[in-house]
Amino acid sequence: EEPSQAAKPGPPEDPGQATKLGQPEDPGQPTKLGQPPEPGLPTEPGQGAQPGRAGAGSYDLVLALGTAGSLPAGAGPAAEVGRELGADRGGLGPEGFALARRDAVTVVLADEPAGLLHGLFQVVRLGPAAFGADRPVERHRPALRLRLVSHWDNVDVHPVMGQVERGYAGGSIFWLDGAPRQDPERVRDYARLLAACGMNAMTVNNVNVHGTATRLLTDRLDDVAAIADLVRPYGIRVHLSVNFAAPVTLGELPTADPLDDDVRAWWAEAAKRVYGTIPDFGGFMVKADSEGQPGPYRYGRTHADGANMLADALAPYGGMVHWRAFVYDHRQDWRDRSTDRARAAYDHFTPLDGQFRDNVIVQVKHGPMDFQTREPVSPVLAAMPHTRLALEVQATQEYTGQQRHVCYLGPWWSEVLRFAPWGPGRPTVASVAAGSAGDDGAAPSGGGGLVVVSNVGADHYWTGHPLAQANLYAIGRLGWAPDLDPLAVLDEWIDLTFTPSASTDPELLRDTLHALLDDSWRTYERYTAPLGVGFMVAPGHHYGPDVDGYEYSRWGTYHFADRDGVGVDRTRAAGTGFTGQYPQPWADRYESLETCPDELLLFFHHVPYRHVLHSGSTVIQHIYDTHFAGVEQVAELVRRWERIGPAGLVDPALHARVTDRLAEQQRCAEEWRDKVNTYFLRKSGVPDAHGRRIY
Ligand code: BDP
Repeated sequence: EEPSQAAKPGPPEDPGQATKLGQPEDPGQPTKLGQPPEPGLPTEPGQGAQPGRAGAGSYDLVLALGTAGSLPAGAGPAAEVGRELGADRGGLGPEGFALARRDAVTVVLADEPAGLLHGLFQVVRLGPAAFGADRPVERHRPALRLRLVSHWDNVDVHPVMGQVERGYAGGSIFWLDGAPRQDPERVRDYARLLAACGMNAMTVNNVNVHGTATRLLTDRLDDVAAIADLVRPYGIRVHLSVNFAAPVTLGELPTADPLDDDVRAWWAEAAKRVYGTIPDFGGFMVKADSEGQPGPYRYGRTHADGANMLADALAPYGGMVHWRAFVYDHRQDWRDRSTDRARAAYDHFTPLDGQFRDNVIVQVKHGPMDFQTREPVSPVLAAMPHTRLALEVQATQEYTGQQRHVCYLGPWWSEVLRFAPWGPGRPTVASVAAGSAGDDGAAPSGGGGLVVVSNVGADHYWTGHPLAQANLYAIGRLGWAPDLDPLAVLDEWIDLTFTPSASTDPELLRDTLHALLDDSWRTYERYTAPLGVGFMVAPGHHYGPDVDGYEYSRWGTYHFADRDGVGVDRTRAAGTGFTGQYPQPWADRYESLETCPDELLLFFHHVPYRHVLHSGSTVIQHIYDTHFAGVEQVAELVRRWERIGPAGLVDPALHARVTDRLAEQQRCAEEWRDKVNTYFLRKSGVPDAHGRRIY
């Protein structure tokens, strides 16, 4: 086939095969992937393969299960590649695959069906390049084994949070007004999308478990099983968020004490029922003793007691517990500068290192606070070497523009994954989550992987802002291969999302999308809270600026701006001591004004407005300059996007949607600029060096 045709998803000579992957009427797909395919294609070892027809021009793609030297000789190039892989027999793992191109045939081999599926998606990603010159054998396997999408979807409509907590893409794809949405095709498409991004697990309900959601574990289990059936063909396992007090709230027991025998038996029975209904169920996710959720503290027990109780219930079936480390006191005294929310996860969890069962994953938000635009990496990730740790990130843009603003988070997640808590050349956060950090890092039993709070909903474009899809794609790819360049990942997404044939000038489209997305996270940072200080958002819904919105409330999110200066003193010398939670060299680097990176200065230090940054600017002038610059950058994005409208490079409806959102982004960016600049002008009394108008 012509390369251009071959680039379409699936083998050109076998259109049925590729389509089947996405077809609703084909739930048994994983098995089918391993079954003898169309005549003429190599099949599983020992199943009587037809002779290969390599070079005859009759097929140019082989996807074969049962790798490594086991393919019959007649299988042509696939057998050759298999022989070459021989020594690695079985070494590709459950999701890995080998890819090669030999004698005009592209070969994907995998040990297990999920590997074949990911191999197919790799072929799709490569497009024409998969069908060009010969390629030596490449082996692909995910760096992080567990890559889970966490849906903050409510089953009932919550009076304040709605159908999806912090959801900016319409309703839930799973639930509607207390019942399943009944849109199986959408769920199936979603599973395929997730698999194509590289994910392999999901929770189907919010970590704050209330109302009907509590009963998904019991009498509403069939609703979960129905979702599991739909997503299983794509290698996605279903997990459930559970309420720690379920034995009580479901009205069956007087206590939820994790050491109580009846409670333990209750959970064992619940787990048994779940696995009786969903044999490949993934496990439980728990938010305990946090923001009003129940937990073991009420009974004088530890998080390890709570997590281990659930782990014991799940262990007979191979289930996992995701226990969240997002635990802090949300009723702090804002007058007391010595309390520090940033310290909380470390203080609660590190004393428990080594006490968690092997099937417990402690799930750690990437920063010590709460998904702000800029935070340091959480020190917990470097402080629990005997515990499986998962890195939790937020694709839903709660604090990064709520999918009304363009904010491509790939570059930031990449920074986090590559961060080396023990200093350059030492293990990274990615290796902690992968369980390969050695002596320094996570437990030898394998890390905890990645958890992504979903940005997907019932919206036509999946993510509200069509360009926010790039975030879902990027985090899936980075979970699979954390070393990928986030801008190269963006190119993949562009190629997969926008069909070049529909476009008269694909390079103009590509350049425009890069102009909009590449630097968008930093642009957002420029016009919002400065230098890592965080928050300054409107309380409750968290959209738009309110500099003092949280300053005198009990949530522990303060900037401490007064007439002399701004920032939180988290030093050991004079502040909350938070810097001491880091290993060297970061403990000292963050402690010292000389070495603390500019972008985190106000996270770690309280400084006078005229303090000079490494950049040479003062703090106050930096605030003014970045806020003016950020808004100008947004205006430029608006112009760039406008320019491609008449060219018909993208679907007009998509163009219109992005245009609307950009207009709102511009309005909101100006509001941020004016409120932040005015606030600091009035607090500091220091005028803008360039005499620009500040209100
Ligand atoms: C915060 C959100 C809140 C979540 C919480 C969490 O504002 O809605 O419930 O995180 O992670 O960022 O549990």
